[in-house]
Amino acid sequence: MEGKRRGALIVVEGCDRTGKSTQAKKLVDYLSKTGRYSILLHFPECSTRIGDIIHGYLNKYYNFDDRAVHLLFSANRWEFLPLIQSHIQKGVNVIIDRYAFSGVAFSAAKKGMNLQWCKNSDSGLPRPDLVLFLDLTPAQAEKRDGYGTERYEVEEFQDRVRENYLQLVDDNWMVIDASRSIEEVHKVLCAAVVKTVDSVDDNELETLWNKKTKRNYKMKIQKRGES
Ligand code: T5A
Repeated sequence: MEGKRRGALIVVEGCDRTGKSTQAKKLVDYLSKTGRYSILLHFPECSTRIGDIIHGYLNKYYNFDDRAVHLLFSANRWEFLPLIQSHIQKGVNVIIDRYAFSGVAFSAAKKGMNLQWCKNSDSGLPRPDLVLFLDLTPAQAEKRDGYGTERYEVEEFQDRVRENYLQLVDDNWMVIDASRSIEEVHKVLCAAVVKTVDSVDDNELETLWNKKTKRNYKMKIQKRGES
């Protein structure tokens, strides 16, 4: 791929019903229409054998130990790593609707689980160039269509998930007020994504969860507070 830039890795995250799938689809359409070739992935990806088990768990057909379920969600991402890498190398942008941050935020909201343990199984996956966190209170999300049918769609649980997400915010994150209209949110996301896609360099993607990256972010925050 000499002379050709790699693709960008962009993740859309948020609690349930915050509009992630709606926005991720619109983003891929927009990027493709403007000549920035892009593909859309969604986790959990239920087309595989692992994904099929996850689907059964979410729809309450099966029950597993919380740690086993966490590892299944994580394995589902690892099985798509070759596909993600090959697109990025070919210069195709990869937009992902939910990623490792969902894995950590949801699993760590369960009793007896913690953020650090939950991060371990996704550590080493590619770190996105940009994470778009669609932020909406669970009380607002509850009013949207289709809420309440899946295992985790309970307001108290979603409150803990949101708190966990906010602990994962890093310097590659953008927190977006998702209470606005679909078109208003889309406009904000497009501006951020185009900037990222058009400025991606030839550096390899970093990996999650790399201690050096987190330390740099803490230093940046400290500097801002000092000035
Ligand atoms: N999970 C997932 C884990 O526990 N661990 C993991 O590792 C992973 C990857 C399923 C569950 O699995 C958990 C998290 C989830 O609980 P899912 O398949 O992504 O994950 O869940 P879905 O049910 O498909 O999606 P969500 O509930 O998260 O919904 P979205 O994608 O956020 O919302 P969307 O776009 O489908 O919109 C929902 C409704 O709101 C409307 C839409 O039209 C739609 O009706 N809407 C808006 N309405 C008003 N204003 C706006 N701005 C709107 N945007 C969308």
